[in-house]
Amino acid sequence: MTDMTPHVSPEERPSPRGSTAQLPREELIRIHDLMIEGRLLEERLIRMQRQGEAYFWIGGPGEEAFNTCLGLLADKGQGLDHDYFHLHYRSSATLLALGGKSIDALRQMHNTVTDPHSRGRNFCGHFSVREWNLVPITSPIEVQYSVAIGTGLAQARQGGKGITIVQGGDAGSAEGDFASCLVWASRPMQPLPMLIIVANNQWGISTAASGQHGEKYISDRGKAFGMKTMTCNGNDPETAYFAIQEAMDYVRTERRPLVLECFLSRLYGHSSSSGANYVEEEPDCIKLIADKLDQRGWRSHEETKKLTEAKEAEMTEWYKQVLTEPKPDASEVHMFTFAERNHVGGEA
Ligand SMILES: Cc1ncc(C[n+]2csc(CCOP(=O)(O)OP(=O)(O)O)c2C)c(N)n1
Repeated sequence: MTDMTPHVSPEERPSPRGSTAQLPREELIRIHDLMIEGRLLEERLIRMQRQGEAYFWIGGPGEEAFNTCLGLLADKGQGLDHDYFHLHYRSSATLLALGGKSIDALRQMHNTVTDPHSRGRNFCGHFSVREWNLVPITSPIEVQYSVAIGTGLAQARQGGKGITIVQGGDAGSAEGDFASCLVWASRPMQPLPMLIIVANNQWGISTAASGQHGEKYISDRGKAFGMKTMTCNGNDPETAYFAIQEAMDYVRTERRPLVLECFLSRLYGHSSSSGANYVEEEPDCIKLIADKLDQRGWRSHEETKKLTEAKEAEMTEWYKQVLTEPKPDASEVHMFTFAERNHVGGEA
């Protein structure tokens, strides 16, 4: 029988380094706005799968607090002087915080040819934005940790302020790619400017972390390689914001790697394959931040409700629009098999 006890109990989860530190009102409001849109997007995607408008859903409800802050704090741009993103399939809130559009995520979900991430060929949450150094998100888990070594190496050689950000789940850290990442990032002859993030939701599909991890914190593994490590409560945007900021500043200026483990929730289970039903027992970052804003007198629950309704109406318009858009033609099936060949507007 599966042991349902969380590996790191709620009492033991890192709290809130800087839990007393507050963000300015405008910044927290901006984060809240993005988190609401991120949640409404994911809930819409879940409904689309249930309605037969998409084959499969996987995504990031429960990761909005941490992922929004990650996107807002990063240096977006193209090339080695900016940050590289090697994210995972729960990173929709990071994409929105970077400036991505919900309608494009809806397009990928419905596999329309207008999907700018994969032209309707990949499934939801598998983003890719060349202009922002956001490399394609993969379905095989943890691959991103070995791919990220490449941009980390290039940035170490070039110098400057650009860093490589890589993020994946707790269960995936058992894969060799994660170990390779720790080895390569910490070589004394050439340490890499990599922010190595583990988003720990305590589950790997239906396998509880408590039965799998002999180590207390996954981030502790970085210590064996002489790396700085940190843990944070990923369900609270203020805590997450300050932790990410501290970690990024270190990697950016010291040009050395850091492992940051954030504890967050998996609010709709693993994917549509596990039912995608809301999990009442887990902390919900959207509710927590709404309470905080209300208590501070910065945004009442009534205002949050109105805003959520307005954003949901907007999401519905985007959704309706996407349903009218064309699917890829079968003649395109061989496009993009090789890089730079036959891409839209490219040479034949
Ligand atoms: C290499 C590989 N092995 C197995 C799978 C099947 N698989 C998909 S998600 C998943 C669990 C991942 O758990 P975790 O890394 O904790 O991330 P989470 O989904 O919880 O965010 C597994 C085993 C896969 N996609 N790729």
